[in-house]
Amino acid sequence: MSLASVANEDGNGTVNRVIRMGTRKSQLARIQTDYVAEKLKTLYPDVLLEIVAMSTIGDKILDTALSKIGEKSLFTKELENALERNEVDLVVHSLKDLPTTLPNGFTIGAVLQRESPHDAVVLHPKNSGLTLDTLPDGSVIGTSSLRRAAQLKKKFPHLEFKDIRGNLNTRLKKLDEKEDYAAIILAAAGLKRMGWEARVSQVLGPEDCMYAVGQGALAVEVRARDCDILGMVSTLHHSETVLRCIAERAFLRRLEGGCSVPVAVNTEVKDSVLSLTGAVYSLDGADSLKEAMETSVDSGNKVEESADIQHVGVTAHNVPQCAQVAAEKLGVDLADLLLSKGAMEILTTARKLNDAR
Ligand code: DPM
Repeated sequence: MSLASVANEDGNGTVNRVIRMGTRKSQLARIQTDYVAEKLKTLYPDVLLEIVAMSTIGDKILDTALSKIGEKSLFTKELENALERNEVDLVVHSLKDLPTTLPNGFTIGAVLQRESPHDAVVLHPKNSGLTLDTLPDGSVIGTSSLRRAAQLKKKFPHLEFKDIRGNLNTRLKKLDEKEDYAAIILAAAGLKRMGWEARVSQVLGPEDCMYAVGQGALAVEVRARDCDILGMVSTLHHSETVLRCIAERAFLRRLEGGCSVPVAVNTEVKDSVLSLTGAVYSLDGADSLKEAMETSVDSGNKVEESADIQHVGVTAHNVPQCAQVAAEKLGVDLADLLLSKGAMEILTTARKLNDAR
């Protein structure tokens, strides 16, 4: 697309529009924003990019478990305020940190190709060579994710689970420099982006631990009405990731889950069939419901009106609308199936117990 519409000409025919990118100050957020900046620079060499780093509530409250703060837009509010005030034009997030319902006026204008969505085990150096299975009885595993703890408690009853907070650097430090944790669980994607792949001793497949909705994918949030920026970032969309994440987010939204409920998913696209496995857990993992469904996302090369429609907060004109509709329906249908089997009771109890912790 041409950026002439958004660019100011400086008289010499040089495009000098400045695009401001908002980001949190953590090293991971900076790396993710730089990654998107590189992509944009390649696609639009004439655009000037400026990165604006901000602290968010989530960064300031470092001593409380995420799941206990109870603020859904923990890491996003300040950045959205800046977007609204036109102080920045776009914000790069981990998709899994974005609520399934965005505040009015905002949309996810790009979902980039997913990294590994799986969780990974990082061992204290003294435990090198061991796995969750072979760690000694009573070994303490650090995670503040109710989703990870619930699944792993059930699967590995000989282990104990304790909260751990802070950004990735802090957590690695807490692991290595003390004896409090035998291992910690983190998203493989974050570890890879930080350049810490070598610390991954075990990647957890769906039989051990299904991942969080949107995990491993980067999202670009923009003002919903800013057509120029929306058009520009939409070229970053990765169709398969968009469809998987729409299904996952629709599932979570229907269950009325935020970032602090034990809900997990697994998705796949194969031969134009999108499959979604979804589960809900009690805090100790003893109670759970898990089901799977699939749908065709074959658009049959139909050319469609690029309707101005959001699907669970995502605007993707360049991904077939019928496929997006099917993906969203898949998530809703799977959630309804789990709800008919008692998912709300499990989640309500989990929420109450977590609040009382
Ligand atoms: C959300 C959760 C966590 C983050 C809950 C969950 C992990 C919290 C914790 C919604 N956001 O996963 O069940 O371990 O205490 C977060 C990480 C990334 C994005 C770090 C991580 C990087 C991976 C990505 C925190 N948000 O999960 O290890 O981009 O998907």
